[in-house]
Amino acid sequence: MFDNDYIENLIKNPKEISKLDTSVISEIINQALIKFRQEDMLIELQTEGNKDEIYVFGDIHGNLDSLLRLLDLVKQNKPKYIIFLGDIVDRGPKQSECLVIILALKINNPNRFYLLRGNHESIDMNKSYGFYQEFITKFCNYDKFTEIGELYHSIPICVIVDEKILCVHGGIPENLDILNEIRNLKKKKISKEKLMKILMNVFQMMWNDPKKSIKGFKDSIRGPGSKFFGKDVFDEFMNKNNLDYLIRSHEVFQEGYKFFFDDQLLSIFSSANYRGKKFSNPASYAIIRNKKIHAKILK
Ligand SMILES: [Mn+2]
Repeated sequence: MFDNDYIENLIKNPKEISKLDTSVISEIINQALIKFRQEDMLIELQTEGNKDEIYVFGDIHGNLDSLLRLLDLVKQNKPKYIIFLGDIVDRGPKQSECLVIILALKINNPNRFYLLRGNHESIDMNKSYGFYQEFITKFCNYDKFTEIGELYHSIPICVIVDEKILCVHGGIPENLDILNEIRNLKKKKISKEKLMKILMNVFQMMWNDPKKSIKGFKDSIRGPGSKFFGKDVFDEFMNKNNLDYLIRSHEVFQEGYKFFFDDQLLSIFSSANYRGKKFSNPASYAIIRNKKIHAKILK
């Protein structure tokens, strides 16, 4: 049903998305759910030689204009993989359209398009920041929103590229061994208590922010459970996990992107003019090539 022509048509006519029947929306959500359930919480991708590229996109927040321009780049430059770091919905004007397009891409091309979970892939967040209202206004169907909640819980949390580059929405959690604990998590048998501890750290991977001026972990202004992390714990995490770089999103910068911690951490954000014209950030994204990371601005 959702073949290349169908998706091309959605991308060319995103206005059609809000006219889709709730049964079609439901089908998209359920088919995407099947794809996410087949994936691990931690995904490992490999590139070959120096030709393969991976495009990494940060927060979209309902900015359809930025999303379509990024997908145009994908069409032109044909990267091997495309990774979205989450926060597709909330805040912007076209949240349902952005989510439907990204889910359709996932359904049609599950081994090329990857979506990771951001802190806004959460029903509680959607009720406070706009997506819940937008969705039920457009599709008049509360039941489908519980399906979206189920979908969120199945979305993977991070990707590791070539064993060296970690992609995640927020950052590192207090448990520096979390990657080993969530690897093949779906196949492991673990106790409820252990699972709760893992999920607390997974929450931090979606919420935490790097901060240059601190040591260790400090409570974040974002609210209970979320942390800032300093260079010392970041270095320890990277050494422990034998990683070279971390690409994350979650924070907007006026210059588009920002490097931290001896350029080992790159923070991108792919929704342009996020806070309106006064702040006017450009959309940024990252390219992974030959085990190195490159920051880009969408011109
Ligand atoms: Mn975020």
